Amino acid sequence: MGTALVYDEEMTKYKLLWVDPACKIEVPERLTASYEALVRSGLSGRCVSVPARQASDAEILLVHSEEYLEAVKKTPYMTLEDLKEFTLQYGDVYFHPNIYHCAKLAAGSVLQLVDSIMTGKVRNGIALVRPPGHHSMRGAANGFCVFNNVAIAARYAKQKYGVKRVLIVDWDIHHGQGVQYCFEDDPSVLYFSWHRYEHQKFWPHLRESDYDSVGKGSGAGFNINVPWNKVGMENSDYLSVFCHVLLPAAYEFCPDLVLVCAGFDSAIGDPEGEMCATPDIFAHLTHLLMNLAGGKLCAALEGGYNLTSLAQSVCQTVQTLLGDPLPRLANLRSPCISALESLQCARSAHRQYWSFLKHAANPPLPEISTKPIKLAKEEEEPAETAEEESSGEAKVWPEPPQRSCPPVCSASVLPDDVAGADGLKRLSTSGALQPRLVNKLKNHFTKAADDGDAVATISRLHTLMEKMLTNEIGNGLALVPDVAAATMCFAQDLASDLVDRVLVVCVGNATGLNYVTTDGRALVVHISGEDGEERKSKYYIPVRLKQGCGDTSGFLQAVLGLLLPLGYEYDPGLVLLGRMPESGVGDGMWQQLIGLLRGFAKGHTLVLMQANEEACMGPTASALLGHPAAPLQELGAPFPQDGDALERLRERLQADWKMLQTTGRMDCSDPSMLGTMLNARDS
Ligand code: Q6P
Ligand code: ZN
Repeated sequence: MGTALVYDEEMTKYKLLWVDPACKIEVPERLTASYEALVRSGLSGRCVSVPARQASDAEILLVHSEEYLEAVKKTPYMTLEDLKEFTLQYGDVYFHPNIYHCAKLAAGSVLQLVDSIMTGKVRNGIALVRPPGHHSMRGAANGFCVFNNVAIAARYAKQKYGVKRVLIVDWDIHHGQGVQYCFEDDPSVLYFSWHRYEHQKFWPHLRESDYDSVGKGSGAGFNINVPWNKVGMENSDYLSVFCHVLLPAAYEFCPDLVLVCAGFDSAIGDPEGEMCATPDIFAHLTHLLMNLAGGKLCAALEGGYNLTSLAQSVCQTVQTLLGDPLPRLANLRSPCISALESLQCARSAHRQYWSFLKHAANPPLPEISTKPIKLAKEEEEPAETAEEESSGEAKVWPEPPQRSCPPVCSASVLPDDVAGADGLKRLSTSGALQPRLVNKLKNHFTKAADDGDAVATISRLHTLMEKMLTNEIGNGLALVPDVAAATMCFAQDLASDLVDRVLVVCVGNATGLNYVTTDGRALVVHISGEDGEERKSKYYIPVRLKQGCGDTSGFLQAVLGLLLPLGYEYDPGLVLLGRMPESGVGDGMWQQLIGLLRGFAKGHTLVLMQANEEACMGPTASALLGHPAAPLQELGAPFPQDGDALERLRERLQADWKMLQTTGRMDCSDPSMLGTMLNARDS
């Protein structure tokens, strides 16, 4: 199942015809630069090309008023003077004789994408469109937007395909107030937006862009705003919000379709956003959404005004949609205090609506954020100094490195009497192992297998890991006689011989997982239903769920709120995932876990399972090959004791792991806040 790309050169055929400093950045080259980068990198050739079409009146009327549509319809016949005059009634937008035609194509392009995805022609896709959409309202153009492309697509999907729940993720750096207004009272559409806000000093200066606009009536809780009150936000700030707000809400919401308002003005170098997240962050943002809704993800271009940054970000997004391995995000810094304040405010405002927040600590909110500032008239649009104006574009950053697919996506190491799994290349030969290593490892395997088998398995696994690290093989699956012992001895001896940092994830109850590293060459996260070893090291993290791993919501909360941020901060070179016997994890959850772990170590994951768990090989292989995880059923609240324990654990670990922080306030009287004080980035 492929990735659709909708593009039509026609949408480059309108531009600003007069002088307007606010609008001069919205140029046709935004589209040509993005498309040409896709062509040059060979990515467009790997996509399914889907033609654009014009949206019909009826489709536009799903969101807009008849009066507004009729007014826009007249613009192709207006003189330059009439167009200028018409434009004046709206904010930060311009009209052109051909923009109505392009706006119909832009909205229709996203509908084409929805059709391709909903009919199963492709798995996901992106529409490169102009004009953008997320600011336009029922009866008004705004912020370069004429029709609200994504809002129309959400209504269309509900109407035509009976889609019950739509998630809209707006990662553009401006608030898509048009989308918010459209679905404010609608619980079937969850709208998430982060945006440059600066306590209402940034355009569009709306009170309702703040974190406390959570939706209205039965839509309360289904509008999530994360306002950025400072510029310069980085990869870690974006990832924190994904891990601690968006993803848990999204999984709890359980969408049937994900739409992305894909604006790339949130990337470094953009003159509007002035943020510092690098283009490869979009690979990860995309990846983190790709296992929702059975993989049905539809991205539509919104903003992005630095052509270099824009083109790189578009390529990162498309390459991820195509399923290529993710780039490692090295040298992640801690989230900054201002970002943590925004995160804390958003979590606090949504506490009553989402069960993943039920057990979260609720310290007093940072003073400033609770009191939006009433702006003095003359303060509204501070005149930019020459220095400020260039500050965004003066930034330099390295071009994202090449992301190449290994010749073999997935491989397996299996006992001779077990049939292989579909799509997995079976590894049956191996290089010679150092006798020293063999002896060190052999005793772990001899419990359930004779010596000859054990040595053969060990050497094949060693070869498999080596080939992963030279990128000849992407990931792998192995059945072993004693999975607990194997996981530990591989973490301890084999993997750490080959790579600097191994992330070891153990799922299910097991004795003997008392392996503690203090040197940080392995980070062990053990999710189980039993009381285990006490925590002795920063690098050994037991996560205990009283309900066990079969409790999907508790387990999911551990994965999203603990494992993901830990993994990003640790940045492993290899992931070892051990599935203990009778772990209780359901197939869907297991696939989600594997899917999410693909984001680390360029996708190099080795899954170890007990020899008698052949039944789980199919779902595992499918997830390793990058197929979308089976959607999870709607989740209830986690078992209260577990929800509580997870929150307390996360709080305790904050001192060692800065990506686990969710509060910005420094309360010196509370010793548990010490971690935040020592860890947070200042600006
Ligand atoms: C920005 C308007 C602000 C001037 C202040 C979907 C994409 C967008 C549009 C931004 C309009 N001018 N310096 O629209 O959100 O990027
Ligand atoms: Zn924008």
